[in-house]
Amino acid sequence: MSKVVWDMDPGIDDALALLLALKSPEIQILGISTVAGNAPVEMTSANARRVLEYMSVTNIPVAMGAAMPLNHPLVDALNHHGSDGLGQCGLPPPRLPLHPAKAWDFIAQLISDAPGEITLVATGPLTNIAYAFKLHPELPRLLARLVLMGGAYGLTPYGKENQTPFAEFNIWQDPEAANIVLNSGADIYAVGLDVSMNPAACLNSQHLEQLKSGHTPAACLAAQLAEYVIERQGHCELHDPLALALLLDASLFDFISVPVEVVTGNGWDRGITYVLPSDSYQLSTASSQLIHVAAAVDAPRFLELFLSRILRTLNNTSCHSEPCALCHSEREKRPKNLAQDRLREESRPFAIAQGGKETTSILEE
Ligand SMILES: [Ca+2]
Repeated sequence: MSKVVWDMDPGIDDALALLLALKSPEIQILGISTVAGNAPVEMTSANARRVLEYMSVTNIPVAMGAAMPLNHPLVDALNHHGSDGLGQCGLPPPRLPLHPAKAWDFIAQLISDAPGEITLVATGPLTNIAYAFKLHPELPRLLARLVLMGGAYGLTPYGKENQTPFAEFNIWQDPEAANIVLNSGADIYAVGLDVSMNPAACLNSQHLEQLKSGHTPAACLAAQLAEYVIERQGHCELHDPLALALLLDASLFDFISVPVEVVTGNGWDRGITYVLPSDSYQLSTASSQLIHVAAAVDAPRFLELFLSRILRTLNNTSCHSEPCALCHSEREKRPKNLAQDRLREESRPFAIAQGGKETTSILEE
């Protein structure tokens, strides 16, 4: 089982990744922190909790982090994710309160409580992680590993761009943070556009029909989220679910271990992730360690994994009994409480994070 601390910016594909994780007993989410990226941080913080509450998961704490990248104003992606960041899916506002700690202290507490056991997953800009590593320099050595979605490494025809003609969104958004994290000494696995923009690893309209025919709450929401994107661009990339899938089946990927240089600043080349010669990291001032970069994915096996997890029914759990605002067709009529009880049975027990005390941060905005 992977013990996971997850920094995210939901975001449609973050939400799809979270659904995948919640349907995967191999993953134990100890806590979620949120960062500005696809949407402002107040919205990403709400969206993480909206998805958790929809899935009847109420014991994963969510802590809010940075509202801005380290050196740049936020440029959100609501034009892609919809005005609510989740494809205008209709989920109600969250009721659960935020965890009181700042994201970087929250992350540090969870990692320090289980040294060597935690996989830190980052599916947004790396601002919170950079703050955490700066304020708590012991953290990279205490991690089992860091898995991040970010970068475009030119390793496949797809590894080029989605924010500028040269750079991937998460790294472009906060290249200074990425530079700190990629040189932190943590054992880092990077899943970037080289694999996530592979058309064979995207959801298409046929996959959408499969999701629509599903009878699980996860399928219902996943269909809603994917449809928003597919209606607009014909397919739905699964950037963040791919990173999460690494925790479920690492054999889906081929990795190369290379030094990576991130272009900081605000020039035309902002956010480019250069792969350097593999023997150069000991000489380079720009990159001091090797990063495991995904160079290929077994796309059919990944999609099979994603769809089967989202669609599978545990303990005969079915979708909502009432006509569900998220469902595309009326589901079977069942007493609401029964359906909710079964949904709770499906949700496996999650560890509850230690109540981290908020600490005064020199980095607070
Ligand atoms: Ca994301």
